[in-house]
Amino acid sequence: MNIFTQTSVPQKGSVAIVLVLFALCLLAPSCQTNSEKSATQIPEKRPNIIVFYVDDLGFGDLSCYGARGVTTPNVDRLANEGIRFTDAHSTASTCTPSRYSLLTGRYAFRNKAAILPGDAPLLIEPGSYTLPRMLKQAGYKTGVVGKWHLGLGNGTIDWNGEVKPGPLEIGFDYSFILPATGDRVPTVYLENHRVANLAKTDKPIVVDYEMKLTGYPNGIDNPELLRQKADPQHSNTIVNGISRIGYMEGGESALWVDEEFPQVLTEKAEKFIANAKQNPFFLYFAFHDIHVPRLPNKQFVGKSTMGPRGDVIAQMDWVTGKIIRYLEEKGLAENTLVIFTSDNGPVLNDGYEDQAEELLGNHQPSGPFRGGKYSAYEAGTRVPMIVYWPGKTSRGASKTPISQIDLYASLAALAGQELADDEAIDSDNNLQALLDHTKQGSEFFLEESFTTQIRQGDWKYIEPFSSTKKIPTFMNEKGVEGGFEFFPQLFNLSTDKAEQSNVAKDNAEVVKSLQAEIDRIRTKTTREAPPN
Ligand code: NG6
Ligand code: CA
Repeated sequence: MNIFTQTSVPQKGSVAIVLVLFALCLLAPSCQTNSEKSATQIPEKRPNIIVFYVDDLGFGDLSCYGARGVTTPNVDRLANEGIRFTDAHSTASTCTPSRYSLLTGRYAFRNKAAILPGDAPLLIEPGSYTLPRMLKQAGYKTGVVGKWHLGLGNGTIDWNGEVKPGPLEIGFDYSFILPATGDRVPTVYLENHRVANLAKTDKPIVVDYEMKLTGYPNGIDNPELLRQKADPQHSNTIVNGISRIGYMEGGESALWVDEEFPQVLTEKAEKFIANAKQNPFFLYFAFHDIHVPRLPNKQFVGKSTMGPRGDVIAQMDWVTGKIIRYLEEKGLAENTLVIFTSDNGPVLNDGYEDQAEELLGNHQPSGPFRGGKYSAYEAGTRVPMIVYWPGKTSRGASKTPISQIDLYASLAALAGQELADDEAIDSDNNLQALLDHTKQGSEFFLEESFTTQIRQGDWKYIEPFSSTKKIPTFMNEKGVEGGFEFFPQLFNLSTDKAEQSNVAKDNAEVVKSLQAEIDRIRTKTTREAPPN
């Protein structure tokens, strides 16, 4: 029997009642008097949860979504045996805001979350509501492995001592992270509070995003040392033959080797699973792939026809397969819910000359959609999403519009946790839609870029820029269309998924009501139920 056969998902108002029933049934496991629709169908043994969060993976970048220059058999298998979403969205078209929303259930504008430098303070306040903290309260062991990019510390960080607050202060029991992204210093791993592999003989690590440090060469003064040419922003400290954003000194023994990410991160993930498996566990596995700099391990060089960008997609697929196989070997797969998705849409040239454009061939990273990373257009946030839980999810493609903002409340329902009124205020419980491809998600959700977009069914509305604000154009040089205008834009995605025809003028009422819904969401402070 499918344990999630109830016909309606408990929405915010009814969650409390369901949870009381759930608690009663936990106390009396034999309680079977409720009908098929009752909370007894929530599994007694809470499943492990893994979120595979790929960086900058576009809608068209997996073979199960139409990729041409690379094959992704391991991820395709999850899609074939689970649910492949065709209208799933990250909450923003860049990394930090999407990650912030995923982990807090709040839209990024509430905390002015934008792409962070590598030495930025922690964006999420310790003690505030977070996804890992909520799951920890439900009895989960919680871990993050991979790219962080949500800031660390309180303002000044001593990279040679304890680096905190960070993941451990916002609900993770274990963390092994790249502090920001691969293209930003410091280029060292951080395990819990400490830089990993730092030796006593190393010079102290110093990081500066303003002032030039000279401990290592930099890309402007020593371009002959570079393996990939970079734009000026990415031309500071050179580590491993690649210039980065920002300057650093010291920590020689701790410097990462980018090509080792797949092995190092997979090993840490497996160790976390091995140590955590007495409890249910939550693993947030945040890939560095396929962000720049793209430096595949030699095992994956030439695995695609697209050069480094395709090869790191193959690498990402291998890592996913390896962790899934590990679950299978340990007998954990049947009781693990896997969510595979991306933090924002694709970009080819994001600062390094790695031939992503030249070798693209007929591959379409954005699939049939317009724009990419940074955009208000669809490809900014429309990303692959696969939900896989052997024997528990239905199998098929889901067309429902759905947003990552809802993962928090959905996973709370799965774990039997009630949410406070001021917790994850933008997140709705769409567990049913995550597990059954025939079910619908929420009526509305926002997407954030340099402006705000909202979806309602097939309507997509892009809020205009105010006349006092400058429209960013830097992505033009990257060949990405932003979709930012001083006038309202409305698209009907059922007939115009490539957003070619702005129908705002002919649908003034729709524009008005969607703008009103954006304004309503902006001012809300609690998890009140949506209108009607
Ligand atoms: C931008 C960088 C880009 C990338 C991005 C973060 C430009 C000119 N530069 O500032 O290379 O590092 O930040 O990417 O856009 S993200 O996926 O982490 O959001
Ligand atoms: Ca990203």
